[in-house]
Amino acid sequence: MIKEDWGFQTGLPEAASSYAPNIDWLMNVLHVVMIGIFVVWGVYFIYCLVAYRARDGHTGTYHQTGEKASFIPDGLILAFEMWLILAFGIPIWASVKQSTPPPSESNNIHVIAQQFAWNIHYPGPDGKFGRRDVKLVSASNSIGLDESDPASKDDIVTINQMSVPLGKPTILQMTSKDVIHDFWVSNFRNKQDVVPGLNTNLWFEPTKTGKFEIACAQLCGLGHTQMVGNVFVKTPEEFDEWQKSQVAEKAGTASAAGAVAPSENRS
Ligand SMILES: [Cu+2]
Repeated sequence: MIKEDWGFQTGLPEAASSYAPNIDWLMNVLHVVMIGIFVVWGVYFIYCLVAYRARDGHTGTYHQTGEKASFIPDGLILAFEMWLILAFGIPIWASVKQSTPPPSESNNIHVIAQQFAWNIHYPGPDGKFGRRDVKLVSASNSIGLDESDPASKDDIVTINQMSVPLGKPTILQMTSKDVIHDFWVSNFRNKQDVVPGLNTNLWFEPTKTGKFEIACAQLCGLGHTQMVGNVFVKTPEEFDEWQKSQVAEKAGTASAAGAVAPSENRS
């Protein structure tokens, strides 16, 4: 959950995705070991300053001794770093970035970033995304959804508010309308650039229900700091209910207006 107050807080934000504990573990190991190395080197440095200070009757020796022994600390640190990279760094990175869960078993969402908002496009109950066309983009149709496409009838479009179900991976396919943005949910320990003209993917499997902040992690213009949203992780039942209510609301809006208009949530 987001801490609403700006009081003193130590440590990382609450971990809320399947891969977050692995990333936290690696960060903790790095910090603890680096603090250890810093303390050992610091003590040794101070010892050398005192033991080899300039004083009467002592002169420097300018020939090398113990060349082999001097490689031992470097060798240990090299071995430790190789262990970190090969045993943890690469496998954890691969589990986040190289192994997306199968889309057929995931909740799929398209994200269209713009200065300065996250447009969120759901395929709706049919699981099919309606066609989007840049020529259809207007004040009331921020993603250019083609409402004449049968697949877009039950599509849901929200702004800055993303709902996802618990117990299932969510796959985001993202693009940008203008400049490079970066989708970041610190509780999920993930981050992915959102680039105009490209589709980039990001997946996560939430492990907790609640509200988690989406931030833009790429300085993208004057409104960058306002480019904030929320992910609402719901139980599967709550998610289905939410989806139904969104589709019903959209159908109501369309018939009331006598025209087709995508549902937009601003909250
Ligand atoms: Cu941005």
